[in-house]
Amino acid sequence: MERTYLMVKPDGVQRNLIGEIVSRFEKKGFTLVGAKLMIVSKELAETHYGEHKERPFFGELVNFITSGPVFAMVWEGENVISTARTMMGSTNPAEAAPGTIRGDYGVQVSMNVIHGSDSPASAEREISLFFHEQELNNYKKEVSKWV
Ligand code: DAT
Ligand code: MG
Repeated sequence: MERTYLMVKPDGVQRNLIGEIVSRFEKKGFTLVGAKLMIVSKELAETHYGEHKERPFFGELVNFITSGPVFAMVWEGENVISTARTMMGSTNPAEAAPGTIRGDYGVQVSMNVIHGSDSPASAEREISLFFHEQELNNYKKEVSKWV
């Protein structure tokens, strides 16, 4: 079963969107495997966003993601990596479709509410950056046969 790393960014935490966002993935039928509220260190932020190191917005991105607590999560389910990206909407909330998380709650690209892994390789990398194996729960929900 596939797993992905999702994170409510500091703007989403400040704007009281943790519950709303968790609720969307729960209602969709995915399974929460691990979650915690945490402050991202500068070092972790730079590693997590390493692929963007040369981009002009890298400094701003690292400052933003370390500016307050994030809600870090691991979710499990069939095709959860790409389906979660679809549910998040386009990177720029101005272009994200209504009904998506960024389309419904975001305005600026620099504060787009949620992060989600973009591939199986990034999911594996990001899960291990943010979580210890003991923090991830292996369990089956009875309802899974209806999802
Ligand atoms: P995504 O978060 O959809 O995977 P990404 O990996 O291309 O998008 O970029 C990571 C984050 O960097 C993104 O969520 C917000 C920020 N970002 C991207 N493009 C930006 C830009 N042009 N100006 C400011 N911030 C930007
Ligand atoms: Mg990305």
